[in-house]
Amino acid sequence: MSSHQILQFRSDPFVLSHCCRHTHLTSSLTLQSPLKQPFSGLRFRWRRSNHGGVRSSKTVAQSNNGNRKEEALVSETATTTIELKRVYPFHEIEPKWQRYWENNRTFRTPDDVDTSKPKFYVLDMFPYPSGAGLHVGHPLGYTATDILARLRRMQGYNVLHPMGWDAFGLPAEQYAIETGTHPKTTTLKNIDRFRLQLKSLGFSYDWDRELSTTEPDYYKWTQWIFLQLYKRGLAYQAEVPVNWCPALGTVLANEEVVDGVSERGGHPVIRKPMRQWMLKITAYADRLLEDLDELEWPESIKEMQRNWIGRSEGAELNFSILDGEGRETDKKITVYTTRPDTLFGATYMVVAPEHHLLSYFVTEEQRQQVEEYKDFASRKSDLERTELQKDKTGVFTGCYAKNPANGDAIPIWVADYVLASYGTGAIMAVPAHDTRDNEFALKYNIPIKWVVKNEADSSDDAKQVYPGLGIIENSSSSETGLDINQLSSKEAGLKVIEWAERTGNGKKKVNYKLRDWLFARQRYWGEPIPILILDESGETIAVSESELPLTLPELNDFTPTGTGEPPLSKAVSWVNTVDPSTGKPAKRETSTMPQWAGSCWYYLRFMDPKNPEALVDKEKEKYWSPVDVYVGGAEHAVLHLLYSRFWHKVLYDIGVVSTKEPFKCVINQGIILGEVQYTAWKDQEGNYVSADNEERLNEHQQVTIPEEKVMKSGDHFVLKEDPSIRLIPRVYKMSKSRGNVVNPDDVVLEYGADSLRLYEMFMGPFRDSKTWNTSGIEGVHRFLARTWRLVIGLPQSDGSFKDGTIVTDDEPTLEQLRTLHKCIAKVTEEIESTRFNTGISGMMEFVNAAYKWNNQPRRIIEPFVLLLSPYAPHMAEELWSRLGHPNSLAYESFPKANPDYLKNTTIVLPVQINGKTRGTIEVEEGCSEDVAFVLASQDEKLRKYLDGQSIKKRIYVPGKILNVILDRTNVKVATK
Ligand code: ANZ
Repeated sequence: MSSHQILQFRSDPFVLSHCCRHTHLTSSLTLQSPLKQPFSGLRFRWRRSNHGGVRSSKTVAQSNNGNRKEEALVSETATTTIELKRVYPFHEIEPKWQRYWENNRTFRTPDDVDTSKPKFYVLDMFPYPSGAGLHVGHPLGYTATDILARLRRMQGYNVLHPMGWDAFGLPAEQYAIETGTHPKTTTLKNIDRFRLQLKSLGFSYDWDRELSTTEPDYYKWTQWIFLQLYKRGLAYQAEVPVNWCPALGTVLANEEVVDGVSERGGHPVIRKPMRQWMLKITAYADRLLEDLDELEWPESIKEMQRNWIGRSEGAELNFSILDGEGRETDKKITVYTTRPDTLFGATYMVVAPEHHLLSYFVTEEQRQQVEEYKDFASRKSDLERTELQKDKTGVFTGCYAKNPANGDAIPIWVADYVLASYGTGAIMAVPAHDTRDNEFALKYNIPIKWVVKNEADSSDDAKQVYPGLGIIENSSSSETGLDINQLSSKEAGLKVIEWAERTGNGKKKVNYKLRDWLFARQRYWGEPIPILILDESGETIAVSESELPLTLPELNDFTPTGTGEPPLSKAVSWVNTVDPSTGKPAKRETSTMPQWAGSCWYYLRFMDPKNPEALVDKEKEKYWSPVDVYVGGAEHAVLHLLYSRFWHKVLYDIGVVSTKEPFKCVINQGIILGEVQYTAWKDQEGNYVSADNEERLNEHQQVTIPEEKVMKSGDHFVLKEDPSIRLIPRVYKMSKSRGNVVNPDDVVLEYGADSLRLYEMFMGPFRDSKTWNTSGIEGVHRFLARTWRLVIGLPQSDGSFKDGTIVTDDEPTLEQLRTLHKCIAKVTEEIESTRFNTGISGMMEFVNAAYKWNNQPRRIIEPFVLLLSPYAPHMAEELWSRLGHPNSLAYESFPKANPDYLKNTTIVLPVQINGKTRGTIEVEEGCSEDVAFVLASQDEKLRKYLDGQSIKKRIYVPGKILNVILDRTNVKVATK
């Protein structure tokens, strides 16, 4: 840090309420704060501010508490105003308690917990330890789970709250290719950084249970699960298309392909069939669908999973291929349709370019064109062929098939809007009733035949495509005897299926959009697949369980082989081996598992992380399963959650786990967006152009305006210096390229971890997206500082705080008890309903009320400190210890609200002025004299007696009367 950097403190308004907020201070780190906080050994971040100027201010901080009356005078030099951020010593408290928790292993969940107690397993989606470190999105979810964990611990639950690393993956491998650094080295370094960052936020993880998916002790069991899948026929090999980049000589993951070219280098990528390991998740499709109903998950995720599984009911129907003379051959094309009722309207067929029969029936005249089309289609992803497709394309194969319902010869086309991977890879096209077929038929002049009548539409010229259900027409054939006219779509569909099954023309069929899971990557940095391939026969053999873990061999060269062979094939002595049972030469599988593998089951290992004998001990699993609350980003709504549910169900079937589902309740935290950015426009002369002038804005230059130059005017934002210039506020995702990324380390350094935790919880409802706003942190930071002073008192003249507290052993008043118990009820309820933001509001109300009291009784303050502890654990521990408790508060009983104090009891209090009743006010029963007096002086009727008067004395009988005696000697006489 350069010594020319500029220093800026920000104050708490309680101490420096009228102080100018910004200043220039060209000073070095030896500067002292006006309140002489002890700063030794601290790193500071000083910021240049935009304002300077000569100011001086005097700030008076007063309370009704006689022993805390204090006047703080802050003088400023001609060029300086210093604002103090460190209004309480979080920089000392936070590392102190983090050390304490670590040394005492405070949050360790013992192996032998008392299982008669209830359990609470609260889990974060564990992070990928990227090189960039934590971003402020991470602590959002982590703080929420930490609050829940801390609450439940104090409520007497055994809590499991672990953390680990999902650490296999591409970035470390790419870095290895670029720099030669082994992915393991990079991964360990990143993990160390993440761990340090998480510890600096005071999360109550049981670090003794930390795990990484990249450790052989862990992936031994990932491999073990693979073997169980393999033994049950749920892992198999198949030819599937992969993203092959000839120029890079490697297979790419979907995320490495952007618009048909490689993300690195922009080289063309084609889809090429390769032999791959697949997992048969489709065998579990029905159970994955049905069991969703019992889960306490957001309805939106459940719906996404249902759509992903995509169950549809229909029929498979067989169409015979005709030869050149129009005669039926023995080859049939089977189609999948959800609308068998439209069979008579099928005027052509389409097969996917990859259809296995295509080369058999394509005519010689059409072969060249079809081959070119297949090549053209191989460059597109499934998404480009379906959702993103604007214009349908296809080629006639020259061949015809027989519509089984009426014997019509219909042309067979090849078109890429039909996917090889869905249904049978072939369709009967019904252009009158399917929009895609309609577009295609219109483009290629194929006949359209209407067979479903829209009951709601009586007009006859309904020659539009009608995809809905209705009454069937034009659908009978004397040749086949099938007649479905006048039936409803539903009845007709059933009749067609029944007819097809009877005549051998097809059968009922349930289909799923869900595909089997491509479970191999041509990568180094992943779990080796524990399979041998015999040289002689090509037969695959499972590595014996006793040989696990099959560790990754060391490799120095991570560059692609150029042939599509995975980098592991370079580890020749590892690859070439023998089958131990027969002694026959064999090769090891060189593909590795995809990154999803390790995250499929990590929640189980946390229950028993060191067990060398089993994936998880049965008794431990029975106690801790399922995860009670699982928090993470909505981006994992489908794949991760579906894959782990699948593995869990397999493990359930083989008796490893005792529950059908792994995660009882899933919560998605919202995204944190970057700070609002204000855009203004300038014309060529450099003058601002107001954003009202929308049409011409493009012609002007955009400029970003700093927040301090912006003000709100009505619903709009305008320039402070010229309010006629309207600005546009915009919010962006945090991204490096935009430069709006907030680093949690910086926030911790400036405001402390408790402030960051509190701010992230206070930003808004936990599940909503929210925008970052640094002044919001200052708000919660001030609240914490106020809380600190409420218990500890004001700083001494040298800026330091006394060791003890100002808490008294007085009996609390009814009002104090009521305020406390309302706060207990509110905070408990809000945390339990994951409304963390309103829980904080409850505590703020308490602190505001407590500031009006004359004393801070221990019986009130101690429970409040416990309430605060899940949110701001460092400060709470420090206060607790200063209140005289030698041990951590982590296992103290969480306060319980006493319903007697929760009743809302207001009374009508008569108010006398000089002994004469002049009106009444409504007050809380047991309200203090000060509050009653303030309410009286704000009362419409009473104000006229009190305004501008000197008060001699007040006589207050709580619950009975307030009598205000005016000072007669000092009566101000109105002069005309
Ligand atoms: C005839 C028909 C008539 C269809 C009609 C729809 C409406 P879901 O509901 O998503 O399962 N289809 C079948 N296999 C396909 C493939 N591999 N690629 C593209 N489309 C395919 O969709 C099933 C419907 O999608 C099927 O029903 C089929 O078109 C088409 F008025 O058959 B239908």
